[in-house]
Amino acid sequence: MSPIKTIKTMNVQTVVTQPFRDQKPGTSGLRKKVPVFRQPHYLENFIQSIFDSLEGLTGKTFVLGGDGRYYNRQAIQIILKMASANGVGRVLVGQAGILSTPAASCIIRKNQAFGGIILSASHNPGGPEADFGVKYNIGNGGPAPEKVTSAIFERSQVIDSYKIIEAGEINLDQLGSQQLGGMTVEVIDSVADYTELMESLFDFNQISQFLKSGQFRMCMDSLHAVTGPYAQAIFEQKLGASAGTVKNGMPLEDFGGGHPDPNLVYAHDLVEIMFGDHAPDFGAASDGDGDRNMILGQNLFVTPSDSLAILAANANLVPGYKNGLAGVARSMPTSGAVDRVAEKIGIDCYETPTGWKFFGNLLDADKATLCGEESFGTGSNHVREKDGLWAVLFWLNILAVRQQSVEDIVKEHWKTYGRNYYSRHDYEGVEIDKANILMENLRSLLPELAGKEYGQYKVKYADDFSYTDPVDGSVSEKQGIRIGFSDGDRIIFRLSGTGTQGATLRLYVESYEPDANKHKQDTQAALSSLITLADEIAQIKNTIGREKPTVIT
Ligand code: VG1
Ligand code: CO
Repeated sequence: MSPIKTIKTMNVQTVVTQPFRDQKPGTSGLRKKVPVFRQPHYLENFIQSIFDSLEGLTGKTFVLGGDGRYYNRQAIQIILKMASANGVGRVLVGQAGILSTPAASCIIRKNQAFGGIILSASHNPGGPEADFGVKYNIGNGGPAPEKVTSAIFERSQVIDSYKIIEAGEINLDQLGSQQLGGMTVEVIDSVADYTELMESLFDFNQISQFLKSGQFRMCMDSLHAVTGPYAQAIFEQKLGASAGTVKNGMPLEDFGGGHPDPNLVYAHDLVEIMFGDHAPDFGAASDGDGDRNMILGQNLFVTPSDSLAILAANANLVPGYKNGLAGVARSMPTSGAVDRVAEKIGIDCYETPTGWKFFGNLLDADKATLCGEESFGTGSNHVREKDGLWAVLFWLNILAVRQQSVEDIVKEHWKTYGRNYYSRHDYEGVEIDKANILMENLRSLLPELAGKEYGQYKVKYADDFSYTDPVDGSVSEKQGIRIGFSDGDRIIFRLSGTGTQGATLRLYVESYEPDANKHKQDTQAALSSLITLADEIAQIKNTIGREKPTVIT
């Protein structure tokens, strides 16, 4: 008997449905609470809206996987049955339904798939009452651009039926091919292709020698999220880091009850280790779906904006980038640290709206090689997503070559380029109406702000960021309010597009200090007068009724 279950004809059902009004994808896919996704027809409507917005999917290959959070497996079974009913030819699914976001991007590219569906709400908590999410990625491996997400949303607003086959469940744990109606499901190793790609970019021999030398200790906290199996395979098995280097390496449906968000607040166990006695030399963490990273040295937090700049400045030390960078790109709120590196090496630096989807065209057109966001996202043209473990490997490669501490590397960088003091203040769970009033008030202030003086600060420009894509000319408006001062300092206000409850107001504050003698200041202290000014201009406390931010990074 053949081990492959073949069912030739299968009943395709057309299920009558009605639109849900709230299926507009945000910064990175559609994110809602699990109970919302589990309402009858909710997930199905959104998936059918994706399929309906794609032309020519019949017989094509798709990639499917998620970060292992609660509802991942059930959603995969539903999506597979719908893909089959919609005429998809083949779906590559990560074993146990697991694919990190960068691994999914890698697999889409490697197999020249038509696209992929990634199930994740990234750094948002998981569990029966927590968050779930669906992202659609296009054939370049990257997040669907706005014209695709808008088409999906428009379709979701008029949808009246979806297609699904009647069938049993696919075994997601067993590697190999299974048949689902006319479609082939291939359950693939979640880690192998990604590991191979990392080996092609970094000097694994040198990193391995360094990790085994006994001179260097690292700690990787996977926060019970998707990078656990990847980090164990790469750091411990391939590179020979000591057992236990990877902490919280078992993906759990609720991430152990934590926020799988690699920042100083939510990755507190790692922070305690790295700021405690006998701290390792290097610490890192990643988020729910593996696309974010946090980098720490002994008693030192490297801001994501600085990390991007340092990777760019040291890229010539890493095999995959030794031939130089075509350019760099950063999101608008990300600090200008990388701009200074680009200027020095003589390459272009692009400023995009928040969200990885805006980097896709620049990477495809070879205008940028490295990209980054202040929100712990860094990546390159190796895939079309930000990539947490890639960033960790990049740092390890630099450390192995330079044989210096993280602190020395960061301080030398500041000495050469100056230091961009930078911080983000998040006000989470704010009443939506109040957050909107704050932004509207700010918008109406904009025309009169330019030229205005506030003590030592003179406003140079004040606008609502608008971006024209240099490749396809598409325009994205209202991407964040920015107020720049004549000395180069900036404050920026945005509302988050990834939350599932209330609104999150983000305030970004940046101040450049060229003088190395003034680089020892605490970040919040260095930025305190700008933070006070931000409140004065935006009336944050008065408008949203909050005394202080929920999270400061
Ligand atoms: C946040 C970050 C943004 C990032 C996005 C998705 O968006 O600020 O930089 O691209 O999350 O990352 P927002 O709209 O909430 O500010 V992930 O790792 O959550 O997919
Ligand atoms: Co993420």
